[in-house]
Amino acid sequence: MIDLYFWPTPNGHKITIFLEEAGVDYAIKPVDISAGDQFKSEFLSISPNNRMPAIIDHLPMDDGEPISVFESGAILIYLAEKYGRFLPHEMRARKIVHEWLMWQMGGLGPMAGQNHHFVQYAPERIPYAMERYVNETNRLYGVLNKQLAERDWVAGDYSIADMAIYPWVLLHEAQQQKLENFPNVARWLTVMAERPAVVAAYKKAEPWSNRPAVTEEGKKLLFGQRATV
Ligand SMILES: N[C@@H](CCC(=O)N[C@@H](CS)C(=O)NCC(=O)O)C(=O)O
Repeated sequence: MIDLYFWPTPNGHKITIFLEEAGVDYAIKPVDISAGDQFKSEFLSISPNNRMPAIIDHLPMDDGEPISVFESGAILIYLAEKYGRFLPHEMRARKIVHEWLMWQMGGLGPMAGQNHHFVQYAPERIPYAMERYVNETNRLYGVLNKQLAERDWVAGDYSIADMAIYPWVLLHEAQQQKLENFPNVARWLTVMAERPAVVAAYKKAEPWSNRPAVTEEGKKLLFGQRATV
């Protein structure tokens, strides 16, 4: 049994997609990030960066104590290795999946995240910042479009790279990206959206998804963080 510490954001959806694809038995432990659940000591003990998602695997492969994992990329690799799915064993093929997973973790995720921040949430409109992140998101969509020109999936066979990228690209409108400029991305997105496991993953998130927009109090919690001494 896997406990998934989850909130319905792109980084959270990556993990439910994997768990649904692999048919894993899991329990969602909601972490309401706009109410401050990510700062509770129980959660920080498994996710010291106060970010979800995180998991606890109660039946790890070594039959030892339960294992916790934080960072969505690390979680995807952990699960792929445990269940032997969506990450090839062959060294060259595996390297490609790692490359595109890291591309999402270090590029698309953070850049689109800043795009969301400055376009949707910032209390003042800062044209330079908005343009900077909308442009960078655009560049990354161009890279992805090229990668998908001659292949159905991002990194060889369907893999954890597709799972990591999909929830971010799904939000293309909010990121001010026009999919007609990225036809290969558009085709891939449609195929992804139709996968039964992807549909099931978003359905699982529904109890927490249809909530009012982040309140001013929530924004203070999310956007005013500094190191505490
Ligand atoms: N690199 C991290 C990023 C996770 C992340 O940013 N999670 C956000 C929601 S998408 C969060 O938990 N935010 C809580 C906060 O900002 O305090 C990962 O991929 O797991």
